[in-house]
Amino acid sequence: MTEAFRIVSTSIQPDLDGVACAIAYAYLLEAQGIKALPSKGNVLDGEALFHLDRLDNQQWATAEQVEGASEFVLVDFSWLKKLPTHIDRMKVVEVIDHHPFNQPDSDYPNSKNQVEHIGAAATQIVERFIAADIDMPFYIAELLYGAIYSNTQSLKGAVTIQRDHDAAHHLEETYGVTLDIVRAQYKARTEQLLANVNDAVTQEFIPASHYGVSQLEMLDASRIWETYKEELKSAVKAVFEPSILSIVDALEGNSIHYVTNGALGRELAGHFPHLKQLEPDVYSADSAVLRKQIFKVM
Ligand SMILES: [Mn+2]
Repeated sequence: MTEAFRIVSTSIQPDLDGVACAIAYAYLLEAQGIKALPSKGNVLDGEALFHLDRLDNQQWATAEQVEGASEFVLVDFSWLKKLPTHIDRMKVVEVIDHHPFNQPDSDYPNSKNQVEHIGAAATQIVERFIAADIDMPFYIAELLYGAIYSNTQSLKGAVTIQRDHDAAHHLEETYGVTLDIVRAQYKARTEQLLANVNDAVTQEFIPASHYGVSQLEMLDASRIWETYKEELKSAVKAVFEPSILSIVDALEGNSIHYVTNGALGRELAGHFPHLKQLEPDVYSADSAVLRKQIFKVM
């Protein structure tokens, strides 16, 4: 008989928020006397991979431990479509998530659910540590801090609420985490995207009615644009025309938008009057114009 663990699971394809929450919450449960191990889906996200590479001795649930588990916690997701196939939804005992458009109460009838409008699930986990009055090791503080920044466009995105700011401040004040870790993770993601510009532009492309938008969040957006503009222009043209390519600065929160034709550019500028026209087909904004904002109005 193998020892029973409560498995804290990410979705089938987690970002940094999911990975950070799984590691951190399993640690918190253990600290509270509940045997727990994290389990992760297929990690492709550059920031999550960057953090995972830095972890020396992180323990993950083995396939046997997951198979033998009778209790599962889901972090940073609750959509049934993103549930790993080896998890029986009836065995889910807790959900901590910030995607409130799902139906966790009917999908996981035996679960205690905390699903809220908040910038990052990592914020919810930080609050659990504070409520339990349990300290976390520095590497977990860095993971959660990085996840909060990553999920909130550096605390500048529209999803951000005061609780996200408070959680980030708490990690700075209590554990001495700094923006250095955020810069490093954004740098890793930027390098991953630039390693194959065509793939990045294609993967981040979402079609809308008569156009589409590819959005890349990167460090040093202006410099990246100046350096790679010819490659980026032809990459987005190859996906669909007319299109918008948005390069959002992950840390500064400004953005650059390339449009493949003039009419689409005028439409965009008409909806977002704070856009500055840099060139006939290039606009910029001091506060990022995000794809989801564009889709709301065009
Ligand atoms: Mn998240």
